[in-house]
Amino acid sequence: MTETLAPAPATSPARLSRLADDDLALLLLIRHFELELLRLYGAGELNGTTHTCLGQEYVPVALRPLLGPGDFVFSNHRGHGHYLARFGDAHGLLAEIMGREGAVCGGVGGSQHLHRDRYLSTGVQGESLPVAAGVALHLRRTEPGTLACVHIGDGTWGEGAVYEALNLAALWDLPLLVVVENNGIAQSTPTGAQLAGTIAGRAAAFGIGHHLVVSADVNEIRPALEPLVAGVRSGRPLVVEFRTHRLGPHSKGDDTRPPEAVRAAREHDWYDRYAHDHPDHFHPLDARARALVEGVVAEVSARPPSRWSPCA
Ligand SMILES: Cc1ncc(C[n+]2csc(CCOP(=O)(O)OP(=O)(O)O)c2C)c(N)n1
Ligand SMILES: [Mg+2]
Repeated sequence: MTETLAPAPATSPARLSRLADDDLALLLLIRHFELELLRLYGAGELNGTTHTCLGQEYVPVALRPLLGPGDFVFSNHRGHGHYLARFGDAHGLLAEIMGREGAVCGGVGGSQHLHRDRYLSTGVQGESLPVAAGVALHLRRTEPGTLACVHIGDGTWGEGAVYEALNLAALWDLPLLVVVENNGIAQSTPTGAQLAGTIAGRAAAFGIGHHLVVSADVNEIRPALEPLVAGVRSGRPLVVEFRTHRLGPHSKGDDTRPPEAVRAAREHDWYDRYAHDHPDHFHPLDARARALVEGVVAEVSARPPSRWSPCA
């Protein structure tokens, strides 16, 4: 576990290790799902809004086998990867976003508001953390050994509710895992312009452990997290901060970053790096994921509109 107030070391992307087929397949499914969504929006096929997790796909992929069906996952506005890593259900998610039959929430939740079993997402910054803390308390009392995992961004540390939840998590030894996807920006505001001190320092103020992840290599991240997640299960709340990179716009076509910042994000992108480091593994699985997502789009687009009833 790393508890440090020092900034993360500047990283130049290292060679990625060879992934298991199922991890690479999931990374690629999420990547092509998100790219297809942007294409569909651009073509006027979708309503509402969406925020893609392009560049950040490895976060839920690394966590996937560390979380069990008894654990709760609380996701945020950038949550498609979280959902796909949990359920692998690209059809249901796309149907939800397109408002077609078979939608996860009858098409009324859309991209940001999903509920399925022990998975809940919200587009309201900071809303999920107090709820996750409450669920963690319930789990500690009724199903010891399970946990609540909540994904938030760096910008969400501007919400006071985050600190109320951390306070109670520390006081009550809650099995709460806070996963911070620090992509260095909140919509259009660079983290350095809105967050004083560090996330590590803020966790330390509550006596909560903090672990920093600077790698995008699932094979490195996962074993480092495994014992820490076990600690959360026995009542040691933890903040895991991923230093990550938002590859795409905040939402759709609203990228305010200077070109060099976008270029820097691209340099860290696991997708190009893995294609370079392991072309024999990458290309066949990439082609398969593209075809799979194209099939999902064709099939879901042809479905009739979803119908939702409050009594269903
Ligand atoms: C309470 C609240 N305020 C403002 C917004 C509008 N909003 C949506 S995403 C976002 C930025 C979030 O930044 P961050 O937490 O860093 O997540 P990222 O988008 O970078 O993944 C904002 C301000 C919101 N959804 N909820
Ligand atoms: Mg951010």
